[in-house]
Amino acid sequence: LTLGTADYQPTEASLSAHQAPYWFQGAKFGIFIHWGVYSVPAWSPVGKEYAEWYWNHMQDPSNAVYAYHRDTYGEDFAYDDFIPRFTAERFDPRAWVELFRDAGAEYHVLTSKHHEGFALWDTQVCDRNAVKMGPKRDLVRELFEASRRYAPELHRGLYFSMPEWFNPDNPWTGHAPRNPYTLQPVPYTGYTAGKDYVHDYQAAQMLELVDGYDPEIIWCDIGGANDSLRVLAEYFNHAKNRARPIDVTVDDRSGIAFHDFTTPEYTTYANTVVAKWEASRGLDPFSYGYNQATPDSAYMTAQEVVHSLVDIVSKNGNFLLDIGPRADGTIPEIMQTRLRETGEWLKTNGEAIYDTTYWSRTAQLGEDLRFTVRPDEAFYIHSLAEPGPKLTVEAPVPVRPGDKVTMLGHDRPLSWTVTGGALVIDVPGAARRAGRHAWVFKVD
Ligand code: FUL
Repeated sequence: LTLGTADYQPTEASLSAHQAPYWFQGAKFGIFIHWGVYSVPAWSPVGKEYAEWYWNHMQDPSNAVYAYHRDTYGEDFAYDDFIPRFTAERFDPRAWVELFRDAGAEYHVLTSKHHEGFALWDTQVCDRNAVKMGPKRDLVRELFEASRRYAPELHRGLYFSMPEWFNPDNPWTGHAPRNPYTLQPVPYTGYTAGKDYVHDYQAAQMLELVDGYDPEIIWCDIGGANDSLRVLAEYFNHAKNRARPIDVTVDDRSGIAFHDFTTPEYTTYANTVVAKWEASRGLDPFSYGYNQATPDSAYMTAQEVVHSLVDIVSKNGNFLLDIGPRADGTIPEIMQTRLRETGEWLKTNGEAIYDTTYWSRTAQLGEDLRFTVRPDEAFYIHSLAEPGPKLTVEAPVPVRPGDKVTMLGHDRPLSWTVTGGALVIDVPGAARRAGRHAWVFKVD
């Protein structure tokens, strides 16, 4: 029987047979990592702009970064002068992946190259990379090796920006890099001009990643000019034709119509969306890259993280929560704390998150209740607010006489009734106090 073994062809029709794999459907929670040269200045107006856009922002006199850069580094300090300060000298990939695992994440996605064009792996395409400059290390390889070795249960993905701001062969911005104050041209670092951007940089680099690093996710960004039909067909074929096949997936930003999942950014969907999706945002109020101006008090609290996760999962999404390491490779304390606190909650409540599916109803009963299901096993009611002595669930949840109702983290079964069509659960004080952030009731 050869069913399903045919190779993908570089056409929309052929790629459309691909879908988000089973592991991705069930994983629910991933860690996004934005790390690059922008992690050196690590600055943007707090809560308003992405710090990883620093190079773009400093070009614009109306952006606060323009004045900030001049005042902090001087007019003659070019963006690429930050490259030697991107040292990664305290990068401990083992500590990173152990942190992700402790956070309860099931996958991680690192920016292999953001819009600044600085590749974190040993690309052969140009010298603008972390092996030739800055850290002088293959950061992608080190992270993936540590992940396979110390946290093999995690899945590994890579973000990849399709265009670059100031590539001599890809004038996305319409001009070469220049000193924003004098408007004099600034030399390109690590490029030789005269190539075909899509073929010689973008597609070549994506294939290097696919063939050399075996990412299970390629998280493309921005779209635009591309050769994605060919590259993705090769990605899928490479993954399935290996001696030990892997199940891979791709988002909706590769520049073609085909995708496995959609990617709302700093927002989520209002209701269940049956086609797979993944929402991302930073722990920062509005930045993926590290913003040193953001006070700890402005970061998401553990409760906000848990509420986002529950809300997203109840609507069939995954939550890709972003952190921004510093240029030296350390992860700011506040981010570590938030990740560990999330992991604590998941230790008790993870069975209501991982490998669940959405309830076919989108009912949320006001703001506070969400639902997830383990088909044929259990039904979960998540209360985002601390329940009172009785929790009333007006949605027609599938509870039947003889069913057992418990609260995760509390060992005694709870008594319940169905009154006037509503499920009413008695929640003793001990159960209320045992919960935190979100109280999860299990019906089975
Ligand atoms: C956006 C980018 O421009 C942001 O910097 C960030 O990488 C986000 C995930 O995607 O399109």
